Amino acid sequence: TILILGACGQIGTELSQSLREIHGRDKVIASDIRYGEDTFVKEGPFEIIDATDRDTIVKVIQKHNVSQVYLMAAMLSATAEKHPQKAWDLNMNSLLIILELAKEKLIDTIYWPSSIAVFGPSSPKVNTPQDTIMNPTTVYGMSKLAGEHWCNYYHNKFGVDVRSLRYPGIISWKTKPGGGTTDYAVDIYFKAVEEGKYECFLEENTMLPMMYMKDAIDATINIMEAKSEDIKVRTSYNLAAISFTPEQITAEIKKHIENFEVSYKPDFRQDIANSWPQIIDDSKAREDWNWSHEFDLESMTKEMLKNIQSSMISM
Ligand code: VAH
Repeated sequence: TILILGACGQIGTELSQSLREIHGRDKVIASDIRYGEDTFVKEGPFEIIDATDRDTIVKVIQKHNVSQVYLMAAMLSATAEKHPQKAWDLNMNSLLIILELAKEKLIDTIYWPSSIAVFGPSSPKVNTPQDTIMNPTTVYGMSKLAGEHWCNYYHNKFGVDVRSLRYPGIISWKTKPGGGTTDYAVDIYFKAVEEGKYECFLEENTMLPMMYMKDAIDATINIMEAKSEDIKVRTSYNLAAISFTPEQITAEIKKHIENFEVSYKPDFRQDIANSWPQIIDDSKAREDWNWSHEFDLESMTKEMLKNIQSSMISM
């Protein structure tokens, strides 16, 4: 059985649904610190779990005979800057609990997401390599970089099968993300449909690595289905799809909503974005477990606008 911690989050929500489609509803235990509003929670087994509460995690693992854990609970970059200690506690202690459970053989396999936030201002901005200088300047990035080394340590020292991907900004319409710097690229689609105008919290020429949710889910399932010996990187794999600026995504949206207006009012999240790469080199993932993305800016924009418009009509 699979247990997903943080199942009500932006990625956790769609990951739970996809894993239930593949493995069957009752083979995937969704969990989060509180019930999400999504109906999917009622579509299958759900447990209330605080990802830093080891005793409850162990109880649920034994109750449902869990063998795989997807640890999707975390505090993202913007929120983490407002609550540094809480972010460190949640992002690190949840991982250390799960790694230890795998070492103790209570579970077999772990999926743990890292992020392009592990790179910092001194990392190369274009074609950022798998291995390079990494001096993150955000609490979130520091916690993800430290987490990568813990994963590598538990794999090399204790043979723990933990797998990880450095997600870029993820764009989706089913669940609103919480507290990310890349989330302007989600908000902008909703505001274009709902109001025809958007005030962007990043400068128009801020290029960031991004990916449509379906590609992120496919990559996650791919790496978890790969043979362990094919996973050569046990810190975390670079993963990339598209890179664009607010100006470019606005131009793409205007092809569908021509009088859409965007204004720019950068806030504290501009500093976070400026510390991150612009274009990621993910050739290692493509070599080791034949990763490839499907959506580009044009096809993602069509998908996002179509689904937001139809979900509004059904409201
Ligand atoms: C964030 N969406 O903005 C997350 C992600 C690379 C960005 O880590 O914090």
